[in-house]
Amino acid sequence: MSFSNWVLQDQHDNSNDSLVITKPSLKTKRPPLYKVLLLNDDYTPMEFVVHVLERFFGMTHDQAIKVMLTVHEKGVAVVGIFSFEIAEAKVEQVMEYSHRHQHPLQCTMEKEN
Ligand code: TYC
Repeated sequence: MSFSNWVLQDQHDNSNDSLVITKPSLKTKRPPLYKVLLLNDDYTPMEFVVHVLERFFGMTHDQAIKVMLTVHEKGVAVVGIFSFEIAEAKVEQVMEYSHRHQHPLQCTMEKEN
């Protein structure tokens, strides 16, 4: 937990005033993060998946090839971790782009613990 989440609070005791550091309040809790997952299928061309990873997830060509092969071999991989709004937008962009190019590529999101 970063120090910026902590608050300084006055504490009064009988003898003298003192300043103590308290646990962060609920108001300063960081928002939850969401994993964006890419799923394997038998039809989407490997080059298209590599292109999607470069275009929407800012991966280099080499990174994208490695991640695509992980999905191909394991069935699924996390391709990014974002706030709810950004994760939702990434999923929507990938789904719309794949559908527009007539590929069945599936992308989903899942809350991080
Ligand atoms: N399995 C696909 C093929 O052999 C390639 C592929 C990789 C598809 C990753 C989807 O998320 C995926 N053409």
